[in-house]
Amino acid sequence: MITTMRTALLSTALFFLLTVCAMALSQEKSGGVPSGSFAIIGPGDSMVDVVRKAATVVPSPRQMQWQEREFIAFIHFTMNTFTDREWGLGTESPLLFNPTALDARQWVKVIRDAGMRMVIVTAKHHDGLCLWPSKYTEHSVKYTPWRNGKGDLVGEVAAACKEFGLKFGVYLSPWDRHEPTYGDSPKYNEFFRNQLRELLTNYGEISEVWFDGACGEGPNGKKQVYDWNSYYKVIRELQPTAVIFGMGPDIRWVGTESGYGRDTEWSVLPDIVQNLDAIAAGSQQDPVDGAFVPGDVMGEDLGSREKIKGAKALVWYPAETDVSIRPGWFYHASQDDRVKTPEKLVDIYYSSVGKNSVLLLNIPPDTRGLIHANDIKSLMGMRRILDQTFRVNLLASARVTATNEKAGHRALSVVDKDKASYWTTDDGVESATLEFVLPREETFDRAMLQEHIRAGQRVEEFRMDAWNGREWVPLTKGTTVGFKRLLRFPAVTAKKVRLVIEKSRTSPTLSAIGLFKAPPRAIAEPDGGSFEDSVQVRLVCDAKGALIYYTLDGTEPTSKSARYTKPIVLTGSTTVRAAAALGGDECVQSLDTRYFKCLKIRDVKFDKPSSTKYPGAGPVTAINGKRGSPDFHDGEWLGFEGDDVNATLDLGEVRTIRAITAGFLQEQGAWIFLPSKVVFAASDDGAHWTPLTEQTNPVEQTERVLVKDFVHLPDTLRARYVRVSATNVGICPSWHSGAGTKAWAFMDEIIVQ
Ligand code: FUL
Repeated sequence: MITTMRTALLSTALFFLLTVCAMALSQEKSGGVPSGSFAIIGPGDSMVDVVRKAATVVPSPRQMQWQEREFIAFIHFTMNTFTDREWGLGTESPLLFNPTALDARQWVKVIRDAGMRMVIVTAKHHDGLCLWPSKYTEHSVKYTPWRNGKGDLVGEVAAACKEFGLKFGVYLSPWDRHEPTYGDSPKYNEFFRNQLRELLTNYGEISEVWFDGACGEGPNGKKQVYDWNSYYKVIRELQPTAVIFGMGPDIRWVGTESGYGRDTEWSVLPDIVQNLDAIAAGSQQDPVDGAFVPGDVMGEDLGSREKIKGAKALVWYPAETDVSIRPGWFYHASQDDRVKTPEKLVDIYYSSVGKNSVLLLNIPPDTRGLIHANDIKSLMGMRRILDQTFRVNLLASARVTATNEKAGHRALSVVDKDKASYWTTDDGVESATLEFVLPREETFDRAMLQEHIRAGQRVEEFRMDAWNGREWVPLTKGTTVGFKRLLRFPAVTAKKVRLVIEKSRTSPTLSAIGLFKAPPRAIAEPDGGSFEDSVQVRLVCDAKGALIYYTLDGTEPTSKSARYTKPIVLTGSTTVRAAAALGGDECVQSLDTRYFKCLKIRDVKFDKPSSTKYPGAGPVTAINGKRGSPDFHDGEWLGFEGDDVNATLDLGEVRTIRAITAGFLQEQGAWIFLPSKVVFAASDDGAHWTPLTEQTNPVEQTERVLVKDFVHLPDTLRARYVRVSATNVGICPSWHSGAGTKAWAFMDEIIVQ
């Protein structure tokens, strides 16, 4: 009993001490409001207290600077570039590293022109090759033929960043498959700290240090135990303004490498700091570092009221979204035609920067040591779309009123040019409406909102409406805003709009708002597909007054291409590409639609249906005339897991057939294999079948992603029914990482001509 009493008293005292300590450490001299990058929740705190504390956790100055960069670049370049791998083994000879025309200035200039504000380079990836002449290893550029061993790639990128006015950061892989001390934990930790010291001392300002958590065994068979806190200490000491990403206390991984963040993205997370004793000890300059325990960052919900309810501590821990412009992180010539399109990059931008995250886009230089022309083309295409979209804020000269505004924080602050000014409400007012009257009617389809996160992240639910002259009609809505929220909606023409903040953690704040119009887009009707004799294609545009240009030979349309004036009649299979431009602007987004001339197929039946994971739009996907792209998620593929594909087509009557084509996908990295055999057969009545051809296709081990057509060209064939039977490889072969598990067969289309 006495012990229990004493423990209770002690823990109360300890808790009090912790709270006082933490409060003291977290005070910022900002108008006397208690705020800091973390808060401790006490056992006696009510939900109202928890929410109030969550609302006043704010970014540290270094986190704020990082957030304002918005869009930054990753460079993956090392031994893997030359061995065509994603993860090196560490046993590669340094002699293989020999870029013939490396130019870090070209990288940084492209990155700057694409609108990114920092470059993070893989100073050392998992294979251990150091891109700087580290004095702690013989596995570095010093021992490669590149620049006769006199080169320093980290130095060249750092210098180029300085020249072009970009920030610079380093990726240093803790997992090192080359270093002999790896696995001897204290020794390797010292080695790693030494490497960090070299990087953080010799290359000027470092703004981000990027750590992933990959960990393995060393040559001694022991698992390496990383001493993270000692790494943080070196970074804080040598580069106090650098943020530490991933396995670090400042920035978290968004949880996916797809480029798509969460719709609801909180920067204040519960329980990232768990080691409260470390805070109490107060020995760290930066209280969070010594107590940092990264939790699950992949969950759907990381920071809702539900999540913060039982928390012991709350920390500002914002998301960074890393994604590669190509399927791989490193350059592979086989992926030259799989560079993400400008439209895809823009979509990713809206889904990362536009969802309260920083976008870290990887651009891997090729074996020459240059960014490939295809990547540059996509990046510049993306930039043009973004520039045309965001150049005019239609709210810039709007009249603004609010249902409530706090003295000194007027509604007008959300459209003024002053970044520091912001609107907020009186204490206790957690919902409010801002109304905007534009000087004239305008057409818009994009919105941008920014909270004043220096005061915390607060907005939980909002919506936007437009006035159509009679009533308010919904434009868009969302949950969190954070540093930046971008929203897309169908174009609307209006003079009056309103933002309704429905729910907020204490008083909402807003530092900026914008309405924009994305560049005009051409739309084709019908939107591709198959036709029998001829098809009339109409091109329309989503912006009044725009001109439409098109090509029929597959080339990219520009304002010099044929101008669309009347419907186009196609009598053969054709790719129509079209683009629109307004008022002398360049065409920035092109439409690419394919039309196939083929016999009309009345029906298709599969012996076994496709997997529910990849159902397309049902069996009809195989005969809708729309080809799948190399992206197996695009909705035009039917996926069969382990099963063969047997499709029977009915042409409705006996017809003359000149060609039968069946398209399949290969992407072995996603467990998708081409069929090992495809058999074609025909029938007049659907009961008696005549075999046509049997095409075998041995499995080949390859990283190449490809859409392959199996084609049968009969001399003379008249039939009503056609059957395509494709044999799935069944299970992944022994050399594949999925060996023994079911393989996928993916079919997009059967075309009968
Ligand atoms: C991961 C690594 O394993 C990948 O190779 C890549 O560097 C990615 C950005 O981080 O952890």
